[in-house]
Amino acid sequence: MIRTWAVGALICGCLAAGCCLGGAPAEGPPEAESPKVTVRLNDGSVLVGKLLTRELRMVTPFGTLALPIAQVFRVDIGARPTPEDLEAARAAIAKLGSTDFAERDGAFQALAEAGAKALEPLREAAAAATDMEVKQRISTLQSALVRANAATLQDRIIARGLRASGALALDRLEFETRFGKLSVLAREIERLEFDILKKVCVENFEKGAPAWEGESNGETRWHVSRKRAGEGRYALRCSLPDADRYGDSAMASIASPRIDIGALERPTLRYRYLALIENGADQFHVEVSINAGESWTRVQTHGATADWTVQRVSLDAHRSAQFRMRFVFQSDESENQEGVYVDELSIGEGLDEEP
Ligand SMILES: [Ca+2]
Ligand SMILES: [Ca+2]
Repeated sequence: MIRTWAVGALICGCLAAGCCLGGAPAEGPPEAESPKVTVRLNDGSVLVGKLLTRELRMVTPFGTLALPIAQVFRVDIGARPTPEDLEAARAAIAKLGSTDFAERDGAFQALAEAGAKALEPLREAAAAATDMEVKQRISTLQSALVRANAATLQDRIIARGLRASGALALDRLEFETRFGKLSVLAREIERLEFDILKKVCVENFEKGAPAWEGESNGETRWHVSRKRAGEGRYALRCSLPDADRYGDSAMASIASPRIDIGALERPTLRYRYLALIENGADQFHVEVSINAGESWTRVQTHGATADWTVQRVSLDAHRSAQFRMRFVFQSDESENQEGVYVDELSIGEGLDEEP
């Protein structure tokens, strides 16, 4: 692991962009505290690694936010100009005071077309300009460009309990990846997705459900099926195997292995489900146990759904090292449909806040 990273380069970058807020960035965190981040670049490529900084600073109209990356789910990076864009904009700005109307007007149009890329040079020029007419032209351009580019200009952050738009105080990010340390210009990045959730169980049922334990009073039972999936190719399904429906008067459950959630502060169960069942008559429940399955408590009952639906259930009251959960399906004596599907299940910390 590389601990020495280019603090100096980051500070310089911020100053050059006119957005440094004072105060040196925090030093790199110990590896254990740094969440995995998926970096999606504008050219479509993706890299996975760890961000070598502890917090992100964002300038907003309401002040400057300093967000620890351990609290950040996602960052969308807005438009940023290249050095060539900046040079072209500065050259055009220099002609805004020209006595030649055509040259002045051409420069004005060029800046208007440059859009967001011209904003920073215009800000610099506005501060330096002394000629009132030039000041006025710059101000007109600034207002028009901000209005036209408001959505793409801003960086956006989604963090625990916070969504904010503004300008990230950086123009370069440093990552530790399996291929070594990488330094990426902010303008090349479309989005950062941080994996900040502590998950103790993730199940997509793509490789069966070997550790899960099924029980049934007949032929209708829970099994891994390819008929439909919420994610990937497989999902857990309750029905008659190899049939388009479940049976009458069925009672079938499938229970997870033991999952230790005793140490989680705010454990949450999250899953996607599709309940193609007779609404109001046939039932789909979720039950939990804190004694490894000796006794069960019902925490959720679902009716029929038309589409895959995400459900989150707080497990605060069921925190235990002996925790288990199970899905239960029950049909009445007539009328049956395709069955219940479950996919993308996870249990962990903070899943209730996931965007
Ligand atoms: Ca799946
Ligand atoms: Ca029924």
